Amino acid sequence: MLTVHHLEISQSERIVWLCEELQIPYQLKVHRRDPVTSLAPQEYQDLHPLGTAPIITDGDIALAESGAIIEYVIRKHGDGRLSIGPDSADYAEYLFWFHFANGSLMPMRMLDLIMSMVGVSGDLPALEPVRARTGRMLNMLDHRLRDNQYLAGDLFSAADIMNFFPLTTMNAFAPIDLAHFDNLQRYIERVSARPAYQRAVEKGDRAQT
Ligand SMILES: N[C@@H](CCC(=O)N[C@@H](CS)C(=O)NCC(=O)O)C(=O)O
Repeated sequence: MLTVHHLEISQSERIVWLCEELQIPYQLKVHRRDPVTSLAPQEYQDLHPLGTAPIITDGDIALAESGAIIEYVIRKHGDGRLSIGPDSADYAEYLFWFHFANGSLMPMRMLDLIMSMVGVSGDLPALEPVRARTGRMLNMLDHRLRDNQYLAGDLFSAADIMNFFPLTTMNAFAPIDLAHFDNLQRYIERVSARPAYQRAVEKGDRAQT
């Protein structure tokens, strides 16, 4: 049985959401963060040597890393749905945005988080290149969503699932200012309203509070 180990308010929401979109059978185990450190509790870390959320188990397999898990679930349990293959004109865009999420956007968001944790002001002159890169990424996203419903094009895909956490839930740890990015804001509203997303939030986080 595919089991999704969800750490509360974390990137593992992606996998709960994916399973809800695919409407596949899965078991959900919700783990609370350590009350002192806010990190994954020991029982979560014991599931996989990496110890970070998300983690899935499937028979003898334990797998970590959002991107790897999403590919695994889509191919092994989802008949390839929500991925876009090389026969589609949107293939390159799909690959780019899928990998952009953890390859470029998440590192920038983690930097925001670490700076706020150690009390470093984002206005420091030395951080100008970081601010410029952040601005470029948000502009790219906003521009892409001006003429496209979803990141890969007309179809909702795993590329959207990958990017949603750093644009939304991560605000709980490091707020992001999207005031000047109207297309991005409309996209977030549109995608948040998806029934599968609402179910995932309900089962993963809301039901625990
Ligand atoms: N690149 C990894 C990052 C995983 C990650 O850092 N997850 C965070 C939650 S958002 C985590 O496990 N934090 C708790 C901890 O480090 O103990 C992925 O996408 O799976």
